[in-house]
Amino acid sequence: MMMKNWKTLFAFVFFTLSVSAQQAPKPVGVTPNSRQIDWYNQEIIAFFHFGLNTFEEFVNEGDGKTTTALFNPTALDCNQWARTLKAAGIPNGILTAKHADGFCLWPSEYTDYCVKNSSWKGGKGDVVKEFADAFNNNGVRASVYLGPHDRHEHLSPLYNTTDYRDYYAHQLTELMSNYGPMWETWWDGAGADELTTPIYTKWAEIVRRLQPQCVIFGTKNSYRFADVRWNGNETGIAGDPCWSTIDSLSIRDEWKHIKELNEGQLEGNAYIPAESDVSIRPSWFYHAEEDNMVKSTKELWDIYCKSVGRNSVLLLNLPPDRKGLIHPIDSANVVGLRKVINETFKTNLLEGASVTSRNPRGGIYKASNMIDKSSKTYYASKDNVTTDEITFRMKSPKTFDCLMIQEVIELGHRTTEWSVDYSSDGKSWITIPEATNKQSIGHKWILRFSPITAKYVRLRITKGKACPAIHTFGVYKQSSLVN
Ligand code: IPT
Repeated sequence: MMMKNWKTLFAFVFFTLSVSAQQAPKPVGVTPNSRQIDWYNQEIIAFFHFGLNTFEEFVNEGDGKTTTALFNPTALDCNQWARTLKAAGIPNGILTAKHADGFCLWPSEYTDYCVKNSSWKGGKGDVVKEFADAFNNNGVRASVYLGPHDRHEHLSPLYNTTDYRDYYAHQLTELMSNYGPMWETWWDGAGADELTTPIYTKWAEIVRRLQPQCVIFGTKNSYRFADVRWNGNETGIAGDPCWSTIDSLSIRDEWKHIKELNEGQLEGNAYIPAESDVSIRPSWFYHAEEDNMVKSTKELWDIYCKSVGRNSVLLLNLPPDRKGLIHPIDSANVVGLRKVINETFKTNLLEGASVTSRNPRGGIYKASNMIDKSSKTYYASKDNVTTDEITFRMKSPKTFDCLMIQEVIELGHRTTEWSVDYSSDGKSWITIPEATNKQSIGHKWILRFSPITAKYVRLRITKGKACPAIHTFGVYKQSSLVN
């Protein structure tokens, strides 16, 4: 009897110890909310700058005086936009429902400066509705940009910010109520200096109440509500490093803090990751004279690696033309980008390698989880260490020119310095120059380099804020389309 109790006790203690050894690492610092995790997983979002500017020569920021009659797409087909995104593997698109000129693409009750008074469809059309319906029918997410700065409203001698706050609130309510789910809204900082935090407080309340899943892109006085920040440029290139965290209150004056916006701040008090916006053409709006200046698939791949591959999300503008269609060159180049991404990351050359690590946590947090294809499993080191060394031995030497690593973002920025080495015998190691003392990882980090042939690869984590938690690690050969 006694013996049995001892056995039970022993089994219990053993069980408790082994389970606690397997507990998930505790999060460190500020961590993402569910909107942000979902936003990261989209990787690329499309931007559609479309409006009166499309119908003007060389105009990208109209003055608000242009006649509404000018808006007249001859063959608008938002299904074509949605099909282009599907073919390019882009799950979400943001339409400029109202850009800085103030012209509204939907028949707003609160203004005449909108499609109601355009030549298009005799004033009976609604671009936002066509867009949202087409996107929902095609299984693509619809999102809206409602420009905070409005030059048309400013033309009124009676303009004041309180009235404007309410005008914008009414319009935001229309967009957030009448067109189905909205996944992101964009508070462009351009021209928006007069808009104070109390004004944004009213607007944020509308978004959060009507569309709780909607990500807010915030700037300047709206950082308090921002899920995502501007990356500090319009070239689509995030910083190196690029932390998801930032000191949100110190960055109100953007022009003094471009570096912080671009790189984030490791010790920042707010989790507001960087969104990298860029146009596939020199301009934000379509102009036929730029048809031969569309970024090539190769240029887009470079931008992808420096945005998505730098812990950011790429917001890629594909401006519809005067017909109301995405131009075939833009479409071909962005579909080409998807092909390059798929081809490059199809095969992780470390698959099937034997993996060992110096500081394993044990249990389900196996080192081989880094090279499985599951989105759920990850490798974690034991608590109380912040460094580790993970070695991959492949069955035979492989040639690669690219690597990709992902941290478990739900657990915060943990690793803050890492390098990657290779070896032919597992004894003498060479560090990849481009992969020496890298800093942030976050959702995804991609590095490219001259081809290397090796049998062993080693990930060396040399600094961190908590034990490493690595979701994916792989080496790849870039698609021949970009090499
Ligand atoms: C710039 C804004 O100042 C910034 O807040 C953000 O909205 C950004 O645009 C988006 O691209 S203004 C631009 C002319 C750099």
